[in-house]
Amino acid sequence: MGSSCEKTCIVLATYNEASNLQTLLPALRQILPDGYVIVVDDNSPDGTPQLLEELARTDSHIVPVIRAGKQGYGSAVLAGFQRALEMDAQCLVTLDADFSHDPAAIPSLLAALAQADIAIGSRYYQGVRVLNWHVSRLLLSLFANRYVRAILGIPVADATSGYRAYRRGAVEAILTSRIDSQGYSFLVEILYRAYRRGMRIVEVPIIYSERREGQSKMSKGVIFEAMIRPWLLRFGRQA
Ligand SMILES: Nc1nc2c(ncn2[C@@H]2O[C@H](COP(=O)(O)OP(=O)(O)OP(=O)(O)O)[C@@H](O)[C@H]2O)c(=O)[nH]1
Ligand SMILES: [Mg+2]
Repeated sequence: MGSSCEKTCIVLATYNEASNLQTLLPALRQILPDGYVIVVDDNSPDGTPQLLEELARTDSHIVPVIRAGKQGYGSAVLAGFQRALEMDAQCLVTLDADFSHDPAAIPSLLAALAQADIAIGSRYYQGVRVLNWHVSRLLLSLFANRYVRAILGIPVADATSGYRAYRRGAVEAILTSRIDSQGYSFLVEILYRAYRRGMRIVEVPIIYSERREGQSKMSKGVIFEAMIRPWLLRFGRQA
């Protein structure tokens, strides 16, 4: 595979993704048979916790982390990071559980860690590769990335992609500071903190697709935070 990861943990944040997980988990297990899949679920009412407990009984590489209630994407990813570090992961991968991120790209993201601390599965590096998105959603995402780049200067085309691979050291560096953001801003904040700490960041082109099943969690609050947060990061704590 070209990566130097002795142990890889894939971190999935899930809320009401049971129908996607039924097919995603087998796909992930097949792509990375030695890897572990940590699924942080916020007690989804669609039966995800029960599904995970059942799968974990027969597959020790599926690691459910069930939390009491919905606490947001960012805090779920952080909980997954903590668990992965406790499990001695050398490399960590995050992706959405709704098939927007094709698991087939995981090996190339991990391979990119040979020369980087963070590899971003990038929709906008060397072109735009987004399938089945309404044009307004695409424009919002492209604008958000321009906005973030202008304010924070992180030298990447896609700072809001949730499809990423991290070396352990990058996650440890990220976890040393308090992370305030939720939503897309969370992804920007952790990337910015890693960038400020001198972590090497590369982009690997991916094709992004609209979610397969279930519902979006995009909201006005998420967009509002995305407008404000880059300014708070730029002029706030530099830790
Ligand atoms: N544990 C947990 N997971 C969450 C929460 N909110 C979102 N997620 C998961 O985080 C991932 C990304 O969320 P999405 O709803 O797909 O967000 P999005 O990609 O911006 O929106 P879509 O256009 O619907 O795909 C998915 O796997 C969600 O199930 C939450 O509060 N808790
Ligand atoms: Mg999604």
